Amino acid sequence: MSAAGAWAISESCACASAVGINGPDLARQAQVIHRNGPHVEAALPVRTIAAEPEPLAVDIGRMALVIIDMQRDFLEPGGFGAALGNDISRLKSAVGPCADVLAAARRAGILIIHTREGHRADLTDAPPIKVERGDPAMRIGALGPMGRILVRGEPGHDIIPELYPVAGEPVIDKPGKGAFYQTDLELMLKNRGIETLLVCGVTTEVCVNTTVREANDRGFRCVVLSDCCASYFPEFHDMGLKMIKAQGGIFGSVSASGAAIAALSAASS
Ligand code: C5J
Repeated sequence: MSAAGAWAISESCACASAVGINGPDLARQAQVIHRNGPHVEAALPVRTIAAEPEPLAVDIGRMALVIIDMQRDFLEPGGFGAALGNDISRLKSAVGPCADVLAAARRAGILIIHTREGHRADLTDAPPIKVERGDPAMRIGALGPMGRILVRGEPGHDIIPELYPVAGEPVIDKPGKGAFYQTDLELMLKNRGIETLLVCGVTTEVCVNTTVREANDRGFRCVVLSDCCASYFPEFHDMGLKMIKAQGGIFGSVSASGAAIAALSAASS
């Protein structure tokens, strides 16, 4: 039996002693005792999340919500997304489901991390090949209606009001598409004992996909919530999700907000 299988049974038994504990499971049990005290039976928040290619048994206490780049620069008129000629209205569909998952994650008390793509004001952390793309008047660093495009501290760089972080929710400022590249995200996740990431955000095929690939290579299991992600190109959104879950979940799983909220709600009740 796999570790995940053993812990799925523990959900229905609600008792660690009923689980056939093998070596790795024993190690996990010891970690749970260390984190939550001696009451092992009460410290098994394992829930099954409906997902593709298959349902997943997830230890909610080791799960984090990661919301990628829900910034004004990508979702509002006058930002980076619009400057590239994209139809920004296509990203709006992800906002409501993301807000619902965010609320459920806050109720459950899991780690919530927000990311923002952007650069220092002097653009020293922006590769020239990235800055030099597109119309010079609308490039990274150019002055737009929401301040300098994709520059930290500018209004457009900030997270949209609907999903604004609250105190205690780390915000990762990333210079690249992947949230692990040149950031302390991996350190934070490891320090908190996180093993599963619920992933939301934009755009599906760029920063979400890149981050999920990076996470997979670092040993984190990713569950991407399809309705909480969006792309300027619907076909890229669909294909981006298919790439993740193909071949037995080659670098992650795909689920949806309803399934994640059900698991989080069960864990918080
Ligand atoms: C892009 C992102 N698309 N957050 N960034 O440039 O996906």
